[in-house]
Amino acid sequence: MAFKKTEQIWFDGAFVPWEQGNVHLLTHTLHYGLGVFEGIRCYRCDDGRSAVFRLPEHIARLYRSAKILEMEIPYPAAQLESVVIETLRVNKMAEGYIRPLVFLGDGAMGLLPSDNPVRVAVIAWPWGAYLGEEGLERGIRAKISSYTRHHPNVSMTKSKTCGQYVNSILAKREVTRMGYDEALMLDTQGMVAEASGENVFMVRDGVLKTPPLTSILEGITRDCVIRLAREKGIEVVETPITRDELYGADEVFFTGTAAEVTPVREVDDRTIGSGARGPLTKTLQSAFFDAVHGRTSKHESWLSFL
Ligand code: PPE
Repeated sequence: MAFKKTEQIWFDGAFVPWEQGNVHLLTHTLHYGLGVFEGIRCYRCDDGRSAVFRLPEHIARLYRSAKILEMEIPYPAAQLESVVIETLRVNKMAEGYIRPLVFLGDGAMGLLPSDNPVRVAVIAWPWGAYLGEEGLERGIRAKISSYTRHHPNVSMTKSKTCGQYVNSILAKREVTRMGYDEALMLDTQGMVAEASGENVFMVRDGVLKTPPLTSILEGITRDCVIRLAREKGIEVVETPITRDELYGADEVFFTGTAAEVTPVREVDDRTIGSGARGPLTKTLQSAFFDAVHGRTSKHESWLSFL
């Protein structure tokens, strides 16, 4: 998806012009994929202020991701939280997507990169609806990819690791080439795991179901939706889901920072429900957008104002 460049990037402790956000070709992560990142959104609230959504949770996940990969981030978490806010401010952005990236710089090559510096960048750019504005309203067409999602003992799924996304890209390319909008993936047991860059939910008889965290990313939007649903008295179950359960679902939707809450109107050519955004999806999607835009005082603790 195309992005619009902004003015400044925070890189290893200071702001540099966008054009200077470059690295050497022997950057370790470029070769082996050992790096971690986050995807965060900032929204303009109804009162005119702007707020980063669930900033401490995203930064905490960045540190957990790094810890899993034994990378030590050379800044305290509170500093990186401020840096995210500063990056939006210096770029005069009221809304947008923020990408903190932690990677191993150049130094040793090979698979024991003990002395390579851990480098940190925070980049922000405007990013619209990930799966299209129309997708948010009408729903998208998903297809289960022939590629299996990671097993925790192959490539740990709780870490938002750069290299994990090779699997996502293969899956997404495969199904978009066939004309679908997004790839769903099964885990190594054959149960529904997640989409290439989103978590998945289904509704049947008023109950909301989502796969347990076994082999998926611990999505922050997933957490929001679970909380919002429970607040509304909707039963939520974290349980293994089979692909044919999805086919028979009343509603299916994806969640993610980039994708927000996107209805799925078709899975593997089976129409889900009435083939449009389902009523519960609409309720939860509205509740999510109300929260990110500061319309509900109850969820103000999810907002870090600029
Ligand atoms: N699973 C995967 C594999 C994933 O990449 C994401 C986020 C999620 C679940 C949802 O997590 P959360 O954002 O915390 O609700 N995917 C990010 C990257 C998208 C990209 O194309 O780049 C995102 O949404 O920012």
